[in-house]
Amino acid sequence: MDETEYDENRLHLVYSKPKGFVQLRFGLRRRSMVKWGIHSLLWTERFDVNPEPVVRKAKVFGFDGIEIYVSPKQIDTFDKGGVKKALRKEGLECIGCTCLDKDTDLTSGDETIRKLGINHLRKSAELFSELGGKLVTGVTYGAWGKLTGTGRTKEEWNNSRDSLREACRLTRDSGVIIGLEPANRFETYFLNVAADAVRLAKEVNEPNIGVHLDTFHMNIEEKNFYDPIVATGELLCYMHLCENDRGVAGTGNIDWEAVFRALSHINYEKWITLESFTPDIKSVAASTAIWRQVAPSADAIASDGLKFLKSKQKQYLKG
Ligand SMILES: [Mn+2]
Repeated sequence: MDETEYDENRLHLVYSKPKGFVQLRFGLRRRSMVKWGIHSLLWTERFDVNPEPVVRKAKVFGFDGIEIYVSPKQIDTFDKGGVKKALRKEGLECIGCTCLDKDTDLTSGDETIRKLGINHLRKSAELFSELGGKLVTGVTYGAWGKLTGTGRTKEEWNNSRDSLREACRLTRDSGVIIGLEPANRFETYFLNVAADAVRLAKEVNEPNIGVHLDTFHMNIEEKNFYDPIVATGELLCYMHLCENDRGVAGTGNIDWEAVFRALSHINYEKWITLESFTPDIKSVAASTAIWRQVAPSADAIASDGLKFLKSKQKQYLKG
């Protein structure tokens, strides 16, 4: 990293060697390579309908990119051109997010359904690659919200693994990584903890598979925050940071010291995205079980959350 890259928010005394005097300068703090993202579902259900105000807001609040959710039902009508224009106008990057449904479920015993799922991941990778994104992540291994009343079977595991491998091979040329996000037990029976996601990624055994961890789900499923992040190591391709009630980061029970110590331990220098929702976006609230105000506002989640998390970044990560 270039030592001359300054942090504009800090004032530093700099000793100038050849001339022998002290200068007052902004910066001279090595910046971490972490990029900050915000989830589009915080502000809008269907991002591509009117992306400009959301992109503008993300920019004003200090984010580097926006995570855009596209469901299998939405992808064919997604307004790529409008989104591209809005992102370019504000100089923001994007991260692709998708969750499979019952018609695209990679764990299904029905080959037609699995093929539709593989096809959706391929289309998602192509879409986000065209938008400049490098990642398609979420519940990409099975149907989000599906519960069967029992644990996963060997057959479901193998179906998902083999389908993911095929999807990775089809998308490798687009330069997009497919992320596996373990979710809590109320949203999936298939992948709840980092260790299982790592095992699945290793069995897929393709260079463009990764593991995506989320503090909201980890808080429910893991024994602690430090060990799973460190054990995931190089395979960790993405982080969702979210308070335990999906409110403003820093106001609840999440052990942020452990999260950032672990990220620092593995030299994590990829995207960190704030993912929270409010009851104001009805369909998102319904699918993520947000029944009450967990934060003063969506804007507070973005601005206060980012401020808190950036303070942790300064404390624990390079920069
Ligand atoms: Mn998440």
